[in-house]
Amino acid sequence: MKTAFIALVLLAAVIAPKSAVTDSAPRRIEIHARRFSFQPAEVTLKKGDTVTLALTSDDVAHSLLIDGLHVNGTMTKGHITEVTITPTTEGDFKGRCGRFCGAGHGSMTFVAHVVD
Ligand SMILES: [Cu+2]
Repeated sequence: MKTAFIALVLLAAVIAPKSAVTDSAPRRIEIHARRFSFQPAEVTLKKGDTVTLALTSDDVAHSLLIDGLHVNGTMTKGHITEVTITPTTEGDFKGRCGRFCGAGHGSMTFVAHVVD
């Protein structure tokens, strides 16, 4: 009986922290860059909620710059750059590619809508 109790306590100690981490893990959004767009090109985030942007490229090197949200992440093929943010202000925040990637570079735009 005592052994069973100790086993239960040990089991709880092992399981509890893991489930706590899972519950509070930030939402993750994967964003791909490819000449000459982002996919998705638009995301909706909730004010006060922490979110991880997982950035990668399907071709050449790009980057995602969102000035209003302090996002500046490189996007390269075969690699994921994680940027974790917690938006504190509602609004539409414009993003763009920060690395020259060819003729359509200027048309690589992005929008993050932050809602309450
Ligand atoms: Cu570019």
